[in-house]
Amino acid sequence: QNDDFQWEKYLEETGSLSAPSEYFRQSKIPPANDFKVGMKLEAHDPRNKTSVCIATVVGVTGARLRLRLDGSDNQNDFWRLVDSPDIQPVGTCEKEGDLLQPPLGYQMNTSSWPMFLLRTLNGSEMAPAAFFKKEPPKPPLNNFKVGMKLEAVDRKNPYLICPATIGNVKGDEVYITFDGWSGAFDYWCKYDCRDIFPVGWCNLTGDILQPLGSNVFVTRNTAKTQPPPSKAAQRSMQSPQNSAIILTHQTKKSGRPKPPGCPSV
Ligand code: MLY
Repeated sequence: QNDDFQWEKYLEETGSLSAPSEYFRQSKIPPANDFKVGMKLEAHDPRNKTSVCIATVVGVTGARLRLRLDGSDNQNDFWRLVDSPDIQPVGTCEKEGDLLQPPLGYQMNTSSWPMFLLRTLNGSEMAPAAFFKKEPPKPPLNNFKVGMKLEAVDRKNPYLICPATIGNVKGDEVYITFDGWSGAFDYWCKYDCRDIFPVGWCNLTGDILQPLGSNVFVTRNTAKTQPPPSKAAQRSMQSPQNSAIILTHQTKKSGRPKPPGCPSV
């Protein structure tokens, strides 16, 4: 389904390795996503972590759900994996003796909340408990190495999963960089963060993997210690197989690559 980006070809062209799937806190076999648009569940409010709210599934993408908190607006949707600990069946909160909270940004008077809650749940379809999957265990160690390829959520555009590279490793953390994009979207995260996936994840789950950014200067791993090639050498480079040092890839959308460092928003 991803016609314009193929990992196999790209890994070969760049002479890079994909991070092994056991390095990630993700199920080796991605969880089934049985949720349907309109179903209700309980979710931790991403803007107010201690409160549990009612959310509606407003979209289903791969192993993820697009969620909207009932009583909130449509500008603060968020995405969660079906095996995220942030979501649970309706009734869980009450069973644990807690109260469902209005979301941050509840648009009506707080005094209307109990009635709002009754009305929003009345006659709604609640996601069955069996649809919620158990979160996979943490891998014991951070094994990621600089240069390894992966798929990662763009945190500024969290509906997007993109081809990415480990740019740095420090203790329990990894630095995620997006292939073909200048640094504006890069971020540090824990090695066991749920926003990073092994190569092939989108293909397995049916989520959409974004194409590379147009700022792609594919550097072969062997090139790191060598000076950049002369203009003449660049012109004579025919294929990624001959000892190409810097290959300029072009995406279909833009005719020529943007110079590095140009804004990519
Ligand atoms: N600002 C752009 C989206 C950029 C996405 C970059 N990711 C893929 C690293 C836009 O809103 O179109």
